[in-house]
Amino acid sequence: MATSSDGELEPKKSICPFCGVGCGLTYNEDNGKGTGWEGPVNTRGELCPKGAAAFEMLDADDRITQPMVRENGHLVTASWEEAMDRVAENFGEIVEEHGPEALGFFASSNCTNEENYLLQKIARKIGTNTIDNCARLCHASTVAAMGKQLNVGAMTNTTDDLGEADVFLVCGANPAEQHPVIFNSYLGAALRDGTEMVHIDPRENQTTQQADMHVGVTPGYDIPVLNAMAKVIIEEELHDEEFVAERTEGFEAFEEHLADVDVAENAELAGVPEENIREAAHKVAEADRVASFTGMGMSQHKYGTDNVHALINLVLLTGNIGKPGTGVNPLRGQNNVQGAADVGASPSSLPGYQSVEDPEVRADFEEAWGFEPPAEPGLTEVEASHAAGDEIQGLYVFAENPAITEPHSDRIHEDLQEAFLVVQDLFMTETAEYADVILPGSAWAEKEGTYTNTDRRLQRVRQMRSPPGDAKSDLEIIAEFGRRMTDLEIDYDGAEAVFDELASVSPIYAGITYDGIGESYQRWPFYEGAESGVDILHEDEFYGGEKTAPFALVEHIDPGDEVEEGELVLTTGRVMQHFNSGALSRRTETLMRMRGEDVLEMHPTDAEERGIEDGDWVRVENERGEVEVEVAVTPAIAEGTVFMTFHYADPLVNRLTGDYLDPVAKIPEYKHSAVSVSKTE
Ligand SMILES: Nc1nc2c(c(=O)[nH]1)N[C@H]1C(S)=C(S)[C@@H](COP(=O)(O)OP(=O)(O)OC[C@H]3O[C@@H](n4cnc5c(=O)[nH]c(N)nc54)[C@H](O)[C@@H]3O)O[C@H]1N2
Ligand SMILES: Nc1nc2c(c(=O)[nH]1)N[C@H]1C(S)=C(S)[C@@H](COP(=O)(O)OP(=O)(O)OC[C@H]3O[C@@H](n4cnc5c(=O)[nH]c(N)nc54)[C@H](O)[C@@H]3O)O[C@H]1N2
Ligand code: SF4
Ligand SMILES: [Mo]
Repeated sequence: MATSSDGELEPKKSICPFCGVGCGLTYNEDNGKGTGWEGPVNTRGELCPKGAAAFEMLDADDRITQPMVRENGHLVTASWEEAMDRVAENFGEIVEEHGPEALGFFASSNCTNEENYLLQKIARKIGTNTIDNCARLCHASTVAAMGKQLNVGAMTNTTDDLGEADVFLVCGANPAEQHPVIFNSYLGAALRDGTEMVHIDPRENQTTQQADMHVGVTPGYDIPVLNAMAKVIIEEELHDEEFVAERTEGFEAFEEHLADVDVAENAELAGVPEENIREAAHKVAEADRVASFTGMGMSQHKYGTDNVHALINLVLLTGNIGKPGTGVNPLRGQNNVQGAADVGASPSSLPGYQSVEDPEVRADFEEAWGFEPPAEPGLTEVEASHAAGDEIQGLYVFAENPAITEPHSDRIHEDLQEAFLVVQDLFMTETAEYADVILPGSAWAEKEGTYTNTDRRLQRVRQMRSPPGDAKSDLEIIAEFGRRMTDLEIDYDGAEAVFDELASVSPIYAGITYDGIGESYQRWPFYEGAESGVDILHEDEFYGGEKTAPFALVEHIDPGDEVEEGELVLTTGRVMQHFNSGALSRRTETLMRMRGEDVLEMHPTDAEERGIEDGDWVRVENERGEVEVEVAVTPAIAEGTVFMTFHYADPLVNRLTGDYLDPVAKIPEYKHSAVSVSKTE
């Protein structure tokens, strides 16, 4: 048994708590730091600086070690008994007065499959499907588009085979900084070996530096580029005729849909040279194998789902799927964002991507669980926040930090005060400050369970020490919540027992066992009777058994914000040294030393026009809010576009972003906001 609340750590082979790469990570007793073990992904034990510093936050000054409840407007410490009573009483009253749909649950892509599975089961037993996770803010549109055309929204290929590509087509993703170990160890090796890379991105970043070709698209204008590439390919008859005939549907309609596309016009609209588009089209069409990658630059738009459809069309047109070194590859965000959705922390699907709307599925779950899950899909994350005070009266936020990460922060901060708010977290986060009850949970090194990484591999995270003070295992907290709120029998003997139940209700996990994962991994889909999980999807037929996949007819629609004369387009994102809301990385001294504060990246021409110099402080504002920030003048950002991260509480960039939601996936448009920038006095 791992020890002590005095913080001593027992080294065990665990998995990094940051990104979806899923590097093997353990504790080095000699120097007190994180160190890689030769894991399934980081086979040489390599880590990025975040992984290496992952132990530092465990004992941060504001680590919450006792439950807290709000008394007369102030948060005060309480016993577990008092805190859980408070939750059960208030949630109980809400259910009685307004019905179970008045409760909303944010599950967590930072936490284990078992924790997420149990929370969604409890929410459904209480009687609501309003349970979501931050995939909604992230790859929801990717998952929707891939689901529609390919039947499943996960990476089609694996890190091990991607290197066989002749061309990497990277759209709106920056893997050199956001997925550094995959980039350096897998993609980088291929690039050094002759694979070419086309990078479609408004910002020159570390990925662009290694690209053969940069298409510097204006944020929100990817469809003009991708549709024009398809047009060039069809016009010059460069498409894969055999694949199109045998494995796709609707080619004629697609060709007709593109009839009006004028490559030069589209290029101008997207702010890129026409030649650039033609050259990119040739590279993609003439290569034997192309692996495509899609990231937040594509997904986080008002029409993010359409963006991804446009990319999948190119993949189908050139027959680049179902083989090593090809496919549609969304590199997933958090350590367990793939898993959170796989296990049903979603308003529309039950574990294993089984639809809540399908009566047969619900009947199966009724047999397994002893109750029928509700049929009506629940609210998505931003919808649920905005419904606070109306349809939603109680919110349970498990390991998310919406006060920093949801768009249009001023509105979200009001929302968070409108509901009875329960926060289960590690630290006094910006969201926890609004809580009515805080339940102190366990960090990655203090728990057992499984995470599912970006290429569908389940790996085990191991307990190396006990949670500090009165903090408890997250799984135990959720179980206790479930016992208070429902008559479910919740008497699992640890994570493995929860996993066994999860596997028994998810056909895609049928062959996976906790022991089978061991110190290695198992990949889904792993069907009953199979010897292992499926590595490359869609080989002879598409997932689910379809022989063909359809083209999708999409065209450009303007982003939500209109950009007025004199305004700039703000696009937001990440840097290598920090992680999401910064809840973990801002509590990590090593990372704060590497990048202590945010800057606004601005093109020299835009700076000069406004009399701004490198290092000046500026006010960035629009109708939603304003922030003050230091400027970094750099030609790496496209003219007319400015860039900031969302890793800091101040400046809080989401005060500026809009809550336009993609009509299909309900993802917000983090990547395009109109702003004015002026020098502060
Ligand atoms: N270091 C680090 N790593 C992380 C994270 C982190 O916070 N820090 N977060 C994790 C998470 S949750 C996620 S989801 C992933 C995300 O990983 P990525 O998908 O790489 O995410 P971003 O850096 O937000 O955006 C990618 C790129 O999109 C570009 N972009 C912006 N607007 C547009 C546009 O309209 N079109 C195109 N084509 N490109 C555009 C940006 O310039 C940026 O280079 O990273 C994960 N890994
Ligand atoms: N402007 C802008 N905003 C964005 C984005 C963008 O590109 N631009 N990207 C969006 C994307 S892709 C994402 S994924 C979201 C992320 O949005 P969030 O999920 O809200 O962000 P995180 O910082 O990952 O929040 C994780 C929270 O969980 C807590 N935590 C971590 N591990 C544990 C644990 O083991 N147990 C418990 N109990 N708590 C834990 C942390 O302290 C933290 O408060 O942000 C979105 N917001
Ligand atoms: S690449 Fe991702 S999983 Fe690997 S060490 Fe860095 S943050 Fe952790
Ligand atoms: Mo994400």
